[in-house]
Amino acid sequence: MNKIKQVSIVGVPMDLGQLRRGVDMGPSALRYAGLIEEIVRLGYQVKDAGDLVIEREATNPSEKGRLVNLNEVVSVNSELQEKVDRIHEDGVFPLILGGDHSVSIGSIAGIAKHYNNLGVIWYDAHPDLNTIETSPSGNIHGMPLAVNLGIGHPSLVNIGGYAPKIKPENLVIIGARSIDEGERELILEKGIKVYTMHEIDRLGMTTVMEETVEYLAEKTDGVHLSLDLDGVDPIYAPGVGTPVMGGITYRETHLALEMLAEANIITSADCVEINPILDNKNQTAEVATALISSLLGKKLL
Ligand code: B3U
Ligand code: MN
Ligand code: MN
Repeated sequence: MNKIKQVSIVGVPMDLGQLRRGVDMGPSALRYAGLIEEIVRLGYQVKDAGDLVIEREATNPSEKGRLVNLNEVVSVNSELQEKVDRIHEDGVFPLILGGDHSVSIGSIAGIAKHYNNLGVIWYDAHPDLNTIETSPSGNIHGMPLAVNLGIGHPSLVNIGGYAPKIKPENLVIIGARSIDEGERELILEKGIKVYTMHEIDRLGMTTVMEETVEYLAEKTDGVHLSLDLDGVDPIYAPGVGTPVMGGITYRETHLALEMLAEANIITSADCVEINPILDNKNQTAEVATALISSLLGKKLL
């Protein structure tokens, strides 16, 4: 893991990027599943920086127009950006625990400034490439990747005081199977590399990851992994707000993350969209904990 043997954990108990309550409990569920102890067992020096405090208004968010909870999402991500920036400056591996996927706006904003060419692996059933114009929901958790590419509302795009955070050619999306029309157009227009479930079925995860590592290793100077648990099939990860059938298996995901650990290219990560209210006895947080262990170098033997 890039010789960094220190990990700092930041929890973001944020559910404002969408309308279902419960995903704000993700950081607790992961801690309850033993994530911190597991990372310590792997030999890392771990600092748990605790959770950001999320302020919420008492009004119905759906009444606030097309971008749900825009001001709150901007303010949480601005704070997260600063926090992650400082962790990175200290030479420590940042691991951000969501929260809904809008937290990747702040985590990537805090990280990307440290790289000329940050690579991003977006492991997700959804490409999260919507904008206010294309979004079917107005939910910002369906937009973070577009925002990171510099496309979207200026107050989101300019978090951290610079834009864009990443270049389309430094991005790989893995596991997509629910793609909105506007997202499809953006993928084709920008030539973004996407391994949909179709390619994963055809090529197998080994080839997908070999290609991904080769694609990113030659042109990036750091790689952020954004792990949305709905990328994993809901049989294994049922505790997510928008489950989509026909996903990546538990073992395929382990393999993917084990191969990333072996390739030694990941420099930061976030783990998002776990909703314990919709879960089966914290199964999804336990799955995520096991997966993050693989990412951080745990081997079976
Ligand atoms: N693409 C849809 C649904 C969605 C995106 N991300 C999640 N769900 N988790 C949207 O609302 O943008
Ligand atoms: Mn997502
Ligand atoms: Mn998703």
